[in-house]
Amino acid sequence: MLNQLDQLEREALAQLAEAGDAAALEAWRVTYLGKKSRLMTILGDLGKLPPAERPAIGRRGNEVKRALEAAYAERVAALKQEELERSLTAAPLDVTLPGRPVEIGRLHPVTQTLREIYAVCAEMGFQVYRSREVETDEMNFQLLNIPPHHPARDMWSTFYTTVPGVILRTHTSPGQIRVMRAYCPEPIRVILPGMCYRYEQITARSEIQFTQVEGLAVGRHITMADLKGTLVEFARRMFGADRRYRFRASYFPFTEPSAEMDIECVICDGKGCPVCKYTGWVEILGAGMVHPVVLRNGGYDPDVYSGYAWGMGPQRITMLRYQINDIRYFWENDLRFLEQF
Ligand code: FA5
Repeated sequence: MLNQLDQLEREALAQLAEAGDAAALEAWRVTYLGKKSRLMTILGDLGKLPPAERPAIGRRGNEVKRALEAAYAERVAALKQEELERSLTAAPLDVTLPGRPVEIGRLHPVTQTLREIYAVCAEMGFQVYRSREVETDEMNFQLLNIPPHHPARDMWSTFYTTVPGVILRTHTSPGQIRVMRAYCPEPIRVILPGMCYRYEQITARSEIQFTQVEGLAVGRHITMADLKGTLVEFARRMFGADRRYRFRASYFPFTEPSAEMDIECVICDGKGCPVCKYTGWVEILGAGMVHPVVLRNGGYDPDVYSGYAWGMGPQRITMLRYQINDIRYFWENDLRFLEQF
């Protein structure tokens, strides 16, 4: 029996040296170390041997088992190493190849427009003033000369909160009151950018959430000519010197007189298309001279001070500049759209 074990060990080790791949190794393991292998049978049947022989056979049998297990583990590791070396030499790594490109984000097209608006206005002396998005009914309407039940409230469909008198601002105009109260009696030249909310049907031209940029100048001897000059220069910088513009009389409760500014449609060059509703003109902002009631609510004496204000929509301006025909693209987060800017 001891001889048999010696022979088994020699044979197994010789066979192991021949096993050249994973499949051969596994076959070897089943043959020499598996449950039904000769070695396991000998160890399992120890009880059937005469008691005198058992210790010697048992000891030797376990020795062979440990030797085979160790040799097996070594061979597995050696084969793995061989395989690694083979794969490295067969297809050598080219460390000079460029790496995978890192995806770099970019500014949202409306943010790009906003920054351009800031830059143009900054050169004309306007500072950015940030005002809150959650407003009071008083600031958003009443102090802007729109008392409760005034029909002009229909111009702004409002999101109300559960707190009485607290709403989401429908326009950036309430910032006019806040900035006037903060600076009175100093002269003011600010723009107020930010998000506004209206409970409206979402269409290709209207969102329930959109940005506005309000402009406000207050001081002595400010006239409508200053307003026109500022807005004409602004349009020239944003849309080019050749783009035609026009002012139309309009109505806002917080300005008097009020106007709206159109620019010649950049999509059809004024010939008429669906975006300009075949008029050749597109409205870009509402504006006017600050109403005396609003000046007084801001702390300024309307007999001494005057001012002008405007409010425009950067989404619509971005649509015009890039010929985007649906405002909903801006919030859809579709990379195919956003990556074009
Ligand atoms: C106003 O909101 C006035 N507060 C503007 C103003 C300010 C007038 C100061 C006089 C003095 P209006 O509702 O027209 O006006 O909105 C101004 C601009 O905001 C629009 O020209 C448009 O560009 C943008 N806007 C309005 N509603 C939406 C909407 N639902 N989705 C996207 N943009 C909008």
